[in-house]
Amino acid sequence: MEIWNRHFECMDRDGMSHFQSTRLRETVERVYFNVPYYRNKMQEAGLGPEKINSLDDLHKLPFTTKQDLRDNYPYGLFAVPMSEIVRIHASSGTTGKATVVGYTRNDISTWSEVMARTLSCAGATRNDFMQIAYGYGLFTGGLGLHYGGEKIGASVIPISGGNTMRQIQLMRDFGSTVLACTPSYALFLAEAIEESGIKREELKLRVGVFGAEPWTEEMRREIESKLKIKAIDIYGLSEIIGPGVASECMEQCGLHINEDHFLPEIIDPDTLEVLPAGSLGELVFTTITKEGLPLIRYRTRDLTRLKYEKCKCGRTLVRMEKCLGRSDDMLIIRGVNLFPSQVESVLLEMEETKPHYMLIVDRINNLDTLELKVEVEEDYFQDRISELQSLRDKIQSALESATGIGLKVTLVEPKTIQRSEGKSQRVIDNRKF
Ligand code: DLL
Repeated sequence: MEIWNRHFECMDRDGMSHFQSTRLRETVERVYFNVPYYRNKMQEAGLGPEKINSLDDLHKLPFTTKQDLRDNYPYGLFAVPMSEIVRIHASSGTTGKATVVGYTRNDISTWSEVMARTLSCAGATRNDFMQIAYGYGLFTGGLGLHYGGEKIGASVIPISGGNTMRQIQLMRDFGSTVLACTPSYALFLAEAIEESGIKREELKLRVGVFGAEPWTEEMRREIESKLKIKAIDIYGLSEIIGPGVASECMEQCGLHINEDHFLPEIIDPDTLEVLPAGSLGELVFTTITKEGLPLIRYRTRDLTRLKYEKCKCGRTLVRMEKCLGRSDDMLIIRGVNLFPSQVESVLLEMEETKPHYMLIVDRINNLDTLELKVEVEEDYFQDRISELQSLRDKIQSALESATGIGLKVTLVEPKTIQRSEGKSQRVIDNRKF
């Protein structure tokens, strides 16, 4: 398997730390002199750029949050004049103003480089046909994958999201070997292929690069067996660059972080203390090569662990565990924490249910209620009420014992829960806080 940039992807720890320290100093200087927001924050903390000399000083720097980006909407945190910006993306978010990000020409080239690494990690080469079914537009998925695909020399098919029948026809006619989309859309496509009458042998699909939303190991197995491909997890966020921050290799045991560009830390989200390697906590990134929008200690809200052991693939880049939730996705139901991914794991273990579900949270008479609506596999959808009742009881007790939370289960017919072409929405929280 080709490693795109052996120099950086297989560097020894001392070499990497040295490189990161240099880049960190340059970044701190850049933001101090070019972004009033950072200068003020550093001055408040009694810090000048001369106080940041190595990675050991990183913890002295203030954190940056999504709210800081919103407060400085749209361009307040940019570190270059707008004439240097060649691309603008934005993530809509469900509440409040969009988060706006800008790239210089060098940033676009960094992005293409890290995406070329990502695709090479998944075994893609110039001989591949890459069907990009992530949305093109302000979302970073489509164009991020696009530039990486072109950089490795693959034949890029920029079909964008949606129009499922056309996706399948072109997948067959153009001979797509690599599919890029969200895992929920991959599953939707898998089901649509089964129904389309097109046989799997007519397709050349080999591997998928899936991300932009959390997905469990069970979901991976489901996609791999339905599409008969290898499903690779890719991670990123617009604020840091888009996709290309981290990606799995063919070993599928953690995502290699491109740490020569994005310096990771894990913190305790409550105390904000930096946690030792291996601890579960919130992932924080400092960009150390970005020009347009460098970010210092950006709090992602994503929960994971870091592992520094060398991977079997030969890469030494630190790996993050598959990220199964965000601190702000965590539901607290009658005081008990629940991640939607816990529910997904249980549902996928049962052969009677499909991984299409919705969690509905409410508060009735001051008590939190949780309802799960889940689709039942065609073969198990019975007319006999008693059979359905016993299936419902089975799901309910499996979930209650896995999560410790009492809930109501409602079984629904196949294809009644709305499918997503991009990021899926699994939770409706009607509580008023
Ligand atoms: O989702 C960038 C992206 C596009 C990544 C295509 C991968 C593929 P945003 O829209 O800014 O950017 O959303 C970023 O999505 O903080 C995570 O919470 C979540 N996320 C992204 N990738 C994964 C993943 C893109 N592989 C937010 N697993 C992040 C779990 C992910 N969550």
